[in-house]
Amino acid sequence: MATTLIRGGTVVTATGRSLADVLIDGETIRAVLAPGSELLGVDLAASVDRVIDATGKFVIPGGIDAHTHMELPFGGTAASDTFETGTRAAAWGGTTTIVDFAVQTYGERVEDGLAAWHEKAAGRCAIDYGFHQIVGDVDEASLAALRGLADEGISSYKLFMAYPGVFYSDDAQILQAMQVAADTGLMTMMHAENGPAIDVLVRQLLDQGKRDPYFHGVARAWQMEEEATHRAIMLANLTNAPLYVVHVSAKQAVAQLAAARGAGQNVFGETCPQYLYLSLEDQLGASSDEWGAFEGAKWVCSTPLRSKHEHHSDELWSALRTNDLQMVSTDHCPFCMKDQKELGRGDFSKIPNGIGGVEHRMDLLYQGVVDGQISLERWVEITATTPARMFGLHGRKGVIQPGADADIVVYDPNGHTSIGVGKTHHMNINHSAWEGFEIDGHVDTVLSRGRVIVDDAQYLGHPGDGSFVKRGLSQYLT
Ligand code: DUC
Ligand code: ZN
Ligand code: ZN
Repeated sequence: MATTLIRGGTVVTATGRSLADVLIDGETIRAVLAPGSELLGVDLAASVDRVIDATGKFVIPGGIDAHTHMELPFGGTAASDTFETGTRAAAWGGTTTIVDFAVQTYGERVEDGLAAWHEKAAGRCAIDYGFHQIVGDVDEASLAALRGLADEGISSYKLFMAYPGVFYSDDAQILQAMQVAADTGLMTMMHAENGPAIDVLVRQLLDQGKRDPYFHGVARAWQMEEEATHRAIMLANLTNAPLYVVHVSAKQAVAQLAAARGAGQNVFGETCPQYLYLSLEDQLGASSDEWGAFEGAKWVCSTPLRSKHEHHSDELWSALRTNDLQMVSTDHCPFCMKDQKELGRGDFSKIPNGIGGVEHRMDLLYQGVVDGQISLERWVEITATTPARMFGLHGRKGVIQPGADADIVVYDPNGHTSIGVGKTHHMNINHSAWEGFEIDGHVDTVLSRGRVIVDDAQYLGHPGDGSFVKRGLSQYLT
């Protein structure tokens, strides 16, 4: 087994930073040593197979993106990143584990949906991966399947309060699923938007001739997110099931989570970079020579980008500081404009929902450190350490400590990253929702279980390097 020493860097964890060397033995971190330590020999550097010089750089746990949708079928098409292209892009951006969503569609058995996802991913991933299970059809059979999920290494499942006729669960279905979750310890992940009410608003807007992407954000009003978040919290409270609300974008939904957490409930929330940086007016309302007002389709996702005049993003950053929101995932779900987003030209409700971002999460959140929004330690916590704890990977992923997988990123705070097509862009999509973003930092070297897969602007990995990781129950519950 090859040995590697990462020498001279500042190791940053969720709880602090220190100058330290990291010794890797095969796939695992063996030791974190004070610089110049002779504990394991006088000249450790001479006795290892490889030395990585991290002088002046941060040495951090590889990112964990706990919310991706590779190849997700949606709106008559499918997300454009495969497990091969999407995990490679993730690796370029310093993410070394994804947790993707296996899908059970209406009329399908949960077991078959899960098997199909294993089939898509096996042998193709650049980095390790796990699955949550989307349950799109809650009935007796799927409730029974939920009971066996944790044994498959899948300790969380997602329900949708939105998308009637596609993934939607009503309150009776949610209640029953949560009862099973309370029994089994599964984490319920919730897409919290009032889908039936939104569909009425959509129809009314279309009837008034309001058909551009901008109106996607108008129809999916913050009240729809706040109400559904509150309802989900109440159902979780009643059933005593832990609840994790995905892609929180409205400050009013954050307030609901904060109140429930303040009252001692096991309720958690993630937000996504798009809600921290982008807005209804500047993105959904964008216009270009090529696409006219349809340009905004690039940023159609749900929950939607919100009005900058309502200051949601300030509240989201604040909640990340106070731990009212615990982590940041991408909801990576890319669709090209041509032939995909285009399906909704003239009818915003037919635009496939999703933004690609798996490659840029670590950089975009690091910019939050540079801008003074979060501390360096909090950056590591919300992008790696908490995702691991939240979803049953603690000890193995998300930390730099002996015994953990050697998933490590050497990050250069003096480097620079220009995001955009033709610049830093490896996702399988021909536009970037992040075009023009400039980051005051750079992912230099990425190790996945001890193997260097990105170094010095070169990709050194292969499809199939990554393995399926079985996850335990959440280690974040109080
Ligand atoms: N939201 C998105 O934007 N895309 C995929 C599914 C979802 O809930
Ligand atoms: Zn969702
Ligand atoms: Zn999603």
